[in-house]
Amino acid sequence: MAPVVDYSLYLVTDSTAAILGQRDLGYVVSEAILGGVTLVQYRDKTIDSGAAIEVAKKLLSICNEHGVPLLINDRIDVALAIDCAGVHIGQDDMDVVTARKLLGPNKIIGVTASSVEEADKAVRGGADYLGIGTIFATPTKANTKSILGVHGLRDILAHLSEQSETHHHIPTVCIGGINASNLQRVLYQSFTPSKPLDGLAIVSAIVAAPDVRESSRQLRRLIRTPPPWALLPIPTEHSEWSKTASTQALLDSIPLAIRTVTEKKPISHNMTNFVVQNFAANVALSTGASPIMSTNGHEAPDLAALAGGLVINMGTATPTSLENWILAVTAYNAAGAPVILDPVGCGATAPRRATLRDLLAAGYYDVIKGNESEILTVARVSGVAGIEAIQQHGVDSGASGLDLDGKAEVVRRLAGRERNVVVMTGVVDVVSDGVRTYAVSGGHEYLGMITGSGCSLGTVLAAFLAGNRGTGDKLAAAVAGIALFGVAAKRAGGREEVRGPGTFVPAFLDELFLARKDIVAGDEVWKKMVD
Ligand code: 3NM
Ligand code: MG
Repeated sequence: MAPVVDYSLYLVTDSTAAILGQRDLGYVVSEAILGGVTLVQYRDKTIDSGAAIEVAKKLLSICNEHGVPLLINDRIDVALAIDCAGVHIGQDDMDVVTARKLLGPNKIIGVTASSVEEADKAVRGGADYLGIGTIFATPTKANTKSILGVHGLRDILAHLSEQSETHHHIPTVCIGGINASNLQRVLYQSFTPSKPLDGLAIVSAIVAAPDVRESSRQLRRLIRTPPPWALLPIPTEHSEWSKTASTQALLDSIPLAIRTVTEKKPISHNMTNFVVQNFAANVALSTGASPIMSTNGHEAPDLAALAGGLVINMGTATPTSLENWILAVTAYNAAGAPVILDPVGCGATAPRRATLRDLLAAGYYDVIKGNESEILTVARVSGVAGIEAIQQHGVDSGASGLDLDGKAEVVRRLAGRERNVVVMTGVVDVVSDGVRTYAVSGGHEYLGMITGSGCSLGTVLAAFLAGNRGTGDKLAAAVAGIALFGVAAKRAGGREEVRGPGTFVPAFLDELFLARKDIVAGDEVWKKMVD
């Protein structure tokens, strides 16, 4: 039997000038171990055997001193020569069965897997652990075969959890572009209750760090702490918390959620399209929030520190929009402040689909809000299985083919996959956190005849999630924002002086202001809207 190993923070070395620079590899490895690295792999794709054995011997003595196992990438001969803990082999290296014959049963053999097929094959061949990658594109390894994203990682983990005992128990790490800014999200979004990741394999975020020990320490701390935006134990179908949170409690929390926004006046930071800026800012004010319309991503760290919420609206994307959005989502994620993604028209053109893909890879979105076709596009890009089957099921129910049950199913599955809250807007809005799913009615047909109504719901959601961060229930905060929006539209549309979309706009702003006051004062009209 190979020894039991702590895979949690796995350093893979790199001796190139671009990553190691002029530093001594032995020094970097010892600093990394002092910072908390639990396992080391010596990886050098170009060195000659003699020199490799010299370096490996030196690393082995450093690792032995600290009781940390050393593996060698690819080079079975080097591992045998120095008698270290084992090897890591890729798909283009020696196969695992032959490697096992050479190394015997007591050495660790790790195998790279980029698909469920490769994972199955490695498990059957007797691998001791799997290195799943490439998660994110990385300059460290230019010739990577497939970029899996967190979704691809999750698919492989889910597959393993459904297979034999051996599959189920094999330790897994992931690799490729993992660093301090994304590791918590990778752990959070890839989390599969019956098959959590055992560790993260990292090259440049350790080896190329200015202070190797401090960076390792920081990575280790981040691995052990829930991400700042995970307010409560993550809702899963298995958690007690989600079973006990009742609809009644959620409904009862709506007036308080609305009042809290009024009292706190949270910032609603809009990176939104120019068509709706003015209207969205007015909606924010009428809702009780403070709007900031800024598309400059460099401002985001300062704004995120003000405990507001951000909405990224893909409406009028320019070539520089994406980099600003990525700066902003990174800053808000780091601060634990909520981010709403409004993927306007994301399925319309190839550039928009590419942008959506990049945004999903770049950060965590507490809420994704869109209309039916937008949410279907996000679900497809996110790799939610079975979307076509759900759509076919509901063919007779409108243009895009989803009846209410079908919508609820798509929204629930997407939220479960992204581990966030998803809102699908329509005549009835459907909202879910992957466990609890609600339909919220209300609204008015004039909402569909003015510009910016959908976009300004994103504005409201940013304010409601920011204002209600203290409660830890993002779904309840989202439902409260949607309910206020719907009540205000309904009341506005019913006003005597409102004769069409033009007169509806000012009435709607009035009613956001007035309905908010009435609900806080005890008006319970919203109660009939949530189901
Ligand atoms: N293997 P960094 S990606 C060594 O996908 C390696 O199998 C990969 O480097 C795989 O942490 C990779 O600097 C490089 O992104 C990871
Ligand atoms: Mg290899």
